[in-house]
Amino acid sequence: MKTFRTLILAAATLCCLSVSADDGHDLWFRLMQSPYWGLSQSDYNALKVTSMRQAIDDEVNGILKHMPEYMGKDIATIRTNLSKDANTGEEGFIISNDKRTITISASTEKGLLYGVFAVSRLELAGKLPKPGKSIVDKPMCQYRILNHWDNLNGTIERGFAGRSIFFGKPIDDTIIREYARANASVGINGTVLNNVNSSPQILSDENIKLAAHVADILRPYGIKVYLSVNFASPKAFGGLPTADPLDPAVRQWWKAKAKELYKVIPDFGGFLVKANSEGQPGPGDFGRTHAEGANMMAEALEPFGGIVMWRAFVYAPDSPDRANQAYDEFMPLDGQFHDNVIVQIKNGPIDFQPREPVSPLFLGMKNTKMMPEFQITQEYTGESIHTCFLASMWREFYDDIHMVDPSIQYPAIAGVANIGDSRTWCGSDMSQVNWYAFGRMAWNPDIQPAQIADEWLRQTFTINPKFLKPMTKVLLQSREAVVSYMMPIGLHHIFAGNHHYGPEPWYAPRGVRSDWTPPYYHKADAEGLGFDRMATGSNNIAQYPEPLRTYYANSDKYLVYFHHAPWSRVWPLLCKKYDEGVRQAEQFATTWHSMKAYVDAETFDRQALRFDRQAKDAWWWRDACTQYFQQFSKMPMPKKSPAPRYQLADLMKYRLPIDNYTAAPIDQLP
Ligand code: GCV
Repeated sequence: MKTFRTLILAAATLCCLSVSADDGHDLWFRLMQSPYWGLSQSDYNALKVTSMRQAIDDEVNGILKHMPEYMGKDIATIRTNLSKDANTGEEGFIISNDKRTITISASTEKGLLYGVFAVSRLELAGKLPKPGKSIVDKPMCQYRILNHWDNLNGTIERGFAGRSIFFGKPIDDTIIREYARANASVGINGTVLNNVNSSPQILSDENIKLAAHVADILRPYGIKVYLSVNFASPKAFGGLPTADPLDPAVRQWWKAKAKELYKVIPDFGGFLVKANSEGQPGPGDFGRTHAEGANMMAEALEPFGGIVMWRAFVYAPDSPDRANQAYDEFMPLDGQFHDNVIVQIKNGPIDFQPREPVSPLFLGMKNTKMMPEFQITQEYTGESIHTCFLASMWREFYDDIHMVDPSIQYPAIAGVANIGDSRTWCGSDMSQVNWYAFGRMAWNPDIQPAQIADEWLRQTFTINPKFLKPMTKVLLQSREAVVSYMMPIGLHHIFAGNHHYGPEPWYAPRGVRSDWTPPYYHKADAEGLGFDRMATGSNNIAQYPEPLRTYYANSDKYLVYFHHAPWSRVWPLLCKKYDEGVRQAEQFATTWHSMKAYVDAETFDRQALRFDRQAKDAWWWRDACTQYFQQFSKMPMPKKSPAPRYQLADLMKYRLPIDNYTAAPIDQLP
């Protein structure tokens, strides 16, 4: 109660304290301040955190230094207590409050580190244990890993926040240290430095040295380095005549490579592999299975405790239903993977769409370790321009999985990072929330989006309720709004051909793989709209167990994902949703414009530009899709629908000048 009162009283002051120019670089430490602030730039850059103990002490001192500003008299001091008796496992911690002395106890230093970050998070949320009480917390998942899609030349595939912080220019140790600290603060404990479309050169001496240097900076923060490797490396890089996983020389080559890696990175995490997918080499090139390929690498890493994360993102050109394929290919291999292989599966069977059902593999394979892959970078949800709080999407994933079996948990989880060398790290202030949310949800998959939104907003901007309440609402509504104005009622993959930012449901040039064109997915014709994945069609629905099968088959959210539904049913729903999405996006912009008093001018302007653009893009999506589908439905727009802002003919001529490696220009609209 006292904490709550203090917070409320402090709110007015804080509102003013937080209003100073801010370039967004301090992430969710903006309010609770960094232990290192106050150092001169050169001292700050020269700072080395060389042990976990130092990292812990620095954080404790940081809280103590800044606490009086924010916490009144709630805490007298903070103690850390490293003791095996804490019984908190490898990474858990206990926070107890004894007469205003906060004690963080853990069996390991890593637990203490996570505990310290939890103290500032809890205090700002007014949730530190009351005197005489304690809180116990530990992660539900062992490997919580970021996947960077960074190329060796410094570009980032589907990166919307500048260039790589690892490759393409000399490493900035300060940036890597800040990155490590940010990750540790939300419990992320691993990172894959390079793109899954991996160059064999990642295993060169120079790049191994680079990885070792990064690992040294990350280690005090409990973060391991992993690498994406190219399956053909023994041949493409190692000079062998083949990369066949059953060839003894190839097996030996991987073993030697692993040994070399562990010599310089003793806690190296392991390999991530994209094989036989979108042109990448794999065991299939030699008539071998995914299990044979993965197990060969697993054998090389096993003596050192490393793991292989083997991706299940596979789909052949011209397959009758792309959604069926990973299941068809991997189910027969269930039980054949070694113990240190984890099959990494995208949350949905298609590809990180604004909404899609869960991948049926998660519920099919019973004897294989699996890990979900989420996409933090917003390839399909508005890049770093649109606010789309992905915790809602990931919550939906777990809720659907738990509908079948509430006890399902995963040993690992991956998130495709949205981080680059932009000053805001993520290309915008609001995109940072998805990095934060990934960490929090990886730690605790049961956490609710509302809690994450509230925590993040408090730590990032202000604890003033006049800001928190409306902005929490914006975050919580944002993902559904994006679905509504981009791809409602089960539409999927109707993006533009040369990028995944805007709409092009018509895109289908001759010679392009049919499953890379929207008509393959929406199948609009005179009768109706949607992909028949029921027994009358591809029967993809049969890959789902009950009760999910019945739920998906009957939910309007997935109407045209599973059914080719008649226009009489689809058209009113479709128009209603597009209109709803536009209204919501406009409301987000209006809300942000009324937040001017609570954030600094720089942050306000940066984000205002983006919310305004999001609202305009919502119109672009709505006008393109409704007018395009109307050519098939031949039905009038509902009476209440506003007139279009854009004409279909103009939109069909418009091309955004971007590709896989560049972000949408914020100032260009059709
Ligand atoms: C790294 C999608 C993206 C590709 C990405 C691929 C993958 O197809 O558009 O850029 O490649 O997924 O996840 O491997």
